[in-house]
Amino acid sequence: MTKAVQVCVVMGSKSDLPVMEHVTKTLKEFEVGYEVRILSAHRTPDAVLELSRSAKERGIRVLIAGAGGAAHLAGVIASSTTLPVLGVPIGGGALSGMDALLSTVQMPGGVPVATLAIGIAGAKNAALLALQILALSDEKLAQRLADFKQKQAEKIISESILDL
Ligand code: RP5
Repeated sequence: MTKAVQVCVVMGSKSDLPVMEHVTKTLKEFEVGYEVRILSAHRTPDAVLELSRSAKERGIRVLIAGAGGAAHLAGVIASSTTLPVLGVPIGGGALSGMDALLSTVQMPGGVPVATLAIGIAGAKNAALLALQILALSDEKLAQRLADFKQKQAEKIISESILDL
């Protein structure tokens, strides 16, 4: 059965894929339907707005936007939808992701973007946060997230004593 697409994952460039594929990997693990688009706030602004304006009526419930450098993608998306927007600053480049972090996080009041960590940790957490939002109205998904956290903790505990 085809899963309903609930999460829209957008990135500013193909070069963001090595980080952003951690978003899709996590969503896949939890069997939540998603779509992926490569669109840039600067290079294809009209297409970004079309995507964000149509997202709600297409059944999308959360958007995840990853971009590097002068990262305005998440902010532009947030300007034109009332759906939750999660921003992933992509690292690398001359400023090691600090540029993307500040561009994504420093939104003006009234236009929220929930900004995650720079890079892979941020990508994974964006997916988990999207899942937690969806889980507010999906008991099965909420249970799977609880199981995931439990397993994660058990793994850390089982590896916590070192015999050096
Ligand atoms: C941003 O500029 C993209 O999100 C990417 O992180 C960065 C570089 O893009 P490319 O020049 O690699 O396409 O808009």
